[in-house]
Amino acid sequence: MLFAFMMAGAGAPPAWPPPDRLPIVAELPDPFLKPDGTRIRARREWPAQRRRLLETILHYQYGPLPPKGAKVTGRVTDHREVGDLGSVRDIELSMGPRGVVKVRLMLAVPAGKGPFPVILDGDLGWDRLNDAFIRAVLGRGYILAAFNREQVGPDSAERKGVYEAWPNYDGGRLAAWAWGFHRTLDYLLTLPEVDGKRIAATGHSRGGKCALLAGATDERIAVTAPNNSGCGGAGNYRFHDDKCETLEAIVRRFPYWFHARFAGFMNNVQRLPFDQHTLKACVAPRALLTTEALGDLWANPRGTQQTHQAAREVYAWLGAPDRIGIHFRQGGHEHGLQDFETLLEFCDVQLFGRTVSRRFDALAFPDAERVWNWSAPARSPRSSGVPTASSGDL
Ligand code: GTR
Repeated sequence: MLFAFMMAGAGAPPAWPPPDRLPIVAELPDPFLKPDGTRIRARREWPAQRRRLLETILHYQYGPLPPKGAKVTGRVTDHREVGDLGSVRDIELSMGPRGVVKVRLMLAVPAGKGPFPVILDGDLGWDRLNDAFIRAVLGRGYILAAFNREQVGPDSAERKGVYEAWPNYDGGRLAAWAWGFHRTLDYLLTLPEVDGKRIAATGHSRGGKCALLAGATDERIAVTAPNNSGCGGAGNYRFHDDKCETLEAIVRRFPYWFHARFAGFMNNVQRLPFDQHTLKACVAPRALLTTEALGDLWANPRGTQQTHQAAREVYAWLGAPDRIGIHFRQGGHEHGLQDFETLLEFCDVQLFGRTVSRRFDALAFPDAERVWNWSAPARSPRSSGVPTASSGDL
């Protein structure tokens, strides 16, 4: 009874026992289980279930996202043309209380008449999104909006950015960076060039972990696409081989990426009341693409396929089995042009209904074990269509 610990009086907030008081769940936990120990049966129950799952994941793993803060504004600081493909603006965003959190945004917009779909990426600080990437995205008619998440919160224990703006804020960096996606999106949605119904969020590795969290917690994001995100992202904590990053390894090296509470699951992983298939399921029924590299063993490609397959049970139950995709390429840990090409094709399919030759359902490990012992519930007779957006960001 995964959720039985949360039972509380009507209307009372859920009680959260410490990690060592949670029940042991050896396999991937059941995402359909409710706090009272029964399972949801109708699709219309999914929005409330999703919210409960997210609250649990935030409480034990990432911590809360910061408050919304003041209206996000942008000041253009530079502008250049990219041949006849479009143009690039450098923008300084002001977010947080009184706009004190300053974040750089690079906005590449195709030539011609919009509005255009957007690829939103938080990894600008890594300086890898050069003209080749800009051209690849513009050439296919998409905006590339890349912000520097390390200005939202530094990639260290230092308390700058949102941590300085809200001194009592106790979420980890992944939660702060997910908030950065949401606030950058607030700004993008004020621009006439932006097609607000066609936003894809992506990022690499630690940037993929927070892109997944951002997509799971904000229904304005139509496509969520973590790349090589592994442990704390699209990989799973319970099942991995010796070459993969574990919960213990990641918390030891990067405790500040998570809420302090998460350390309570070190050498105690089976007490996690969720695993990362649960976070993936929280994106449903919106589109989700996981891009993986077969040589990136640290990021647990096999365990990532397992989270994909388990989350796909939720997608299928919601009537959207083709909205969740996975793609494996040869090679190692990187977010290269070919990963962007894969994402752009997935977006073409999901956002425009186009036909492409690439497949998003090919499994690299067809013999991977089924590491969960539940299946989707039989739907109650009154159950109807796929639920629509309900709750915005958390
Ligand atoms: C590694 C870390 C991974 C991944 C990677 C990266 O050192 O163990 O979880 O986040 O860094 O972000 O490139």
